[in-house]
Amino acid sequence: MTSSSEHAASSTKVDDTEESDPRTAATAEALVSGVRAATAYGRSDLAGRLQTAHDRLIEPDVNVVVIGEFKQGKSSFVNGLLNSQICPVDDDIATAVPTTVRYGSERRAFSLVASPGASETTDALPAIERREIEFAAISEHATEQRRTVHPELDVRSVDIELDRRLLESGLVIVDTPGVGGLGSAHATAALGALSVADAAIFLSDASQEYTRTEMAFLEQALDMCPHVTCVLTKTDFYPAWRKVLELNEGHLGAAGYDLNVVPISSSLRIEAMKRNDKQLNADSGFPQLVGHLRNEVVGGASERERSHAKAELLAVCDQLIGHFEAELRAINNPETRAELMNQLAEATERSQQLKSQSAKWSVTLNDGVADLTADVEHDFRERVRTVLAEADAAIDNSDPAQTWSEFEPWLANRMSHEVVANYRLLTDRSTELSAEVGEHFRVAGHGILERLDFGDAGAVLDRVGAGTTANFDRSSTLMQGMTVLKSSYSGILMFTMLGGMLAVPGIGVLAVGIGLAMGRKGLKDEKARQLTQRRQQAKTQIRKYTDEVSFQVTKDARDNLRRSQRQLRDHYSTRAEELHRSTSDALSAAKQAAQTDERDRESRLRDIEAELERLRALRTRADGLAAGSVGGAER
Ligand SMILES: Nc1nc2c(ncn2[C@@H]2O[C@H](COP(=O)(O)OP(=O)(O)OP(=O)(O)O)[C@@H](O)[C@H]2O)c(=O)[nH]1
Ligand SMILES: [Mg+2]
Repeated sequence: MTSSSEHAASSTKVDDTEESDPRTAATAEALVSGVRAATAYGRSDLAGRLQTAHDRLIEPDVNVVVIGEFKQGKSSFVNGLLNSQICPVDDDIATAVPTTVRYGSERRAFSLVASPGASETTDALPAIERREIEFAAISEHATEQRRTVHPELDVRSVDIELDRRLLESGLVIVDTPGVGGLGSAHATAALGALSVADAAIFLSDASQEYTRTEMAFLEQALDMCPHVTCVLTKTDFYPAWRKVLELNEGHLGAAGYDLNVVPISSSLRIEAMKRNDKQLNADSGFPQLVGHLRNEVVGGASERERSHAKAELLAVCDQLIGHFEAELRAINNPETRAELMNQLAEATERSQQLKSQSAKWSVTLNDGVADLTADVEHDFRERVRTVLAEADAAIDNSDPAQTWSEFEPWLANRMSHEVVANYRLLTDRSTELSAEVGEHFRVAGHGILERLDFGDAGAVLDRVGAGTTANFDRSSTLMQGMTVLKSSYSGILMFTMLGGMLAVPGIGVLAVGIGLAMGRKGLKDEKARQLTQRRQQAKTQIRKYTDEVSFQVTKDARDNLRRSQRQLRDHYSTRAEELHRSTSDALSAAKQAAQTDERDRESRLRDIEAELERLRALRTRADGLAAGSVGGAER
C-alpha cells in the first residue's frame, strides 16, 4: 500500500530528542558579539565572514544518505526514524529519485524538476525548478509512478521539510532509490553522493546475508565515506536475524572492516510511536541509531563548525586589534614611527600582491585546475582503452548473437566501475589542490602578519604570535578550503552529477542491431561472414556507448573543476581583500595618529585603550571557547 500522508499521532512522549549543545550556544553568542564589533568598526566584510560562520553553526547541513539494494526497507527506515509516513513505501512501486528530508517549521514538500535543455546552461548544472507540491502527491513524484502521472516532468528529486526535533540540529536525511547492483547508474550516483555526504546508512534486510554485489558496493562505499553505519532491517519479520547479523559482521571482518551491524525494525518503531511504548521503541533498535546520529554524526559536524567558528572569530579579532595597536604605537612611540610606517606600507604592498592574479596561490590554483582537467581526462581515456581491449577480446572469442545478453550488463558494470574510480581521482586530487592553494595562501598571509611586528612588549607580541596561529593555522586553512570545495558539490548536485551519466541511450539498442544479423542459416562461408559482421557491429556499438559515457564524464569533470576553481578563487580573493583592507586601514590610522596634536592625542589614546580592551576581551572569550579539535576536520 502506498501512503504519503503523515499520520496524526505524532505527539508522543517517546521522545529521543535533547537540548542543543551549550558549547554551540556559547560560540554562537561570541560570534554575534564579533559581528557587532566588526560592524561598529565599519568592517562589514569581517562582519559578513562571522555571520556566515554563525549561520553555518546554527544551521549546519549534515547530510546522511540512506543506501542499499531494492526493497531492503530504506524508505520505511526514514519514516520510522522521523515517525511519519512521508517516504512512499510499497512492495511494487520503487523509490525513483532521492528524497531529502530536512527541518522546516511547517510541513512542506517540493518537487525538483529539471528544465528541458537544462544541461546546456553555462555550468551544466541543470536548471532546477523547485515546485511546491501537496504532501499527498509525494508518492507520484518520488516513485516510478511519476512516469505515468507526470510523464512531462523530469523530476530529479523531492525535498521535504518536516517539523521534527531530530532534524532541527541540521540533520538532513536522504532516502535514495535502490542501487540495483554495483554497476548500476544509481550505484554510481550513490557512491558519488557518498564522497560528499557526512555519513551514510547502509541497509540490508534480515532475509539473507550480504550478497556478493552488496559486499562489493559496501566496500566501495566504505572507501568513499568514513562514516558508514551498517543496519540490518526487518528483524521483526525474520526470526533468524541474529544469525544473518553474525554472518554479515563476518563478511565485513573478512573484508577488513571491524564494524558492528545494527539490527532494527521499522515496523516496531512505528508501532511503538503510535502506542507510546518505550520498551517497544527500545526493541525496535532505533534509539541506538538515533543516539549514533546525534552524537557521532551531528555531534562531529557541530564540533567542526565550532572549531571553524572559533578560528574565524580569532582571525577577525586579530585584524581589528592590529588596527588599533598600530595606531597606539604610532602615538606612543614617535621615535619608531617611521619604521612602523615602513612596515605597514610593506604589509599593505604585500597584501595588495596577494590579491593579484600573479599571487602564488592564484597561479597554483589556475595551473592546478588546468593540469587536473588534463589528468582526469587522460585517466578516463586510459580506463576506457582498457575496457575496450577487454571487450574486443571477449567479442572476438564469442558470437555476440549468443553472448550479448550477458555482455551488455558486464559492459555497463565495467564502465560504472571506471566512472567511480575516475570520479574518485577527481575528488581526491581536487582536495589535494585545495590544500596546496590554502597552504600558499597561509604562508603568504603569515608573511604579511609577521611584518607587523609592533615592537611593544607583552600583550602586543603575544597577539602577533597567537594571532598568526589563529589566522593562519594550517588545519583551519585546510578546513576552509575543504568547506568551499564541499559546498561546490553539495545538495542535489551530488545526485544529478553522476546519476544521469551512465543512463546513456545506446547500450539498449545494441541488442537490436545485433539481433538483425542473427538466426539465418546458410553456407559455412556465409556463416563466417555473418559472424564477422556481428562482431564488427558489436564493436561499433560498444564504441558508441563508451564514447557517449566518456563525453559525459569529461564534461562533468570539467564543469565540476570549473565550479570548484571559481569558489576557491572567490574564497581566497575575499580573504586577501580583507587582509589588504586591514593593513591599509592600519597604515592610515597610524598616519593620522602622527598628525594628531597633543590635546587630541590624549583623548584618542583613551579611546584606543578602551577599544583594545573590549577587543582583547572578545579575543580571550573566543580563545576560551570549547570547540573541540580542528584535527578532525579533514572532511
Ligand atoms: N516486517 C517488516 N517489513 C518491512 C520493514 N521495513 C520495510 N518493510 C517492508 O519491506 C518492503 C519494502 O520497504 P521499503 O521501505 O519500500 O523499501 P525500500 O528499500 O525503500 O524500497 P525501494 O525504494 O523500492 O528500493 C515494504 O513492503 C515494507 O513494508 C520492517 O521493519 N519490518
Ligand atoms: Mg524506497
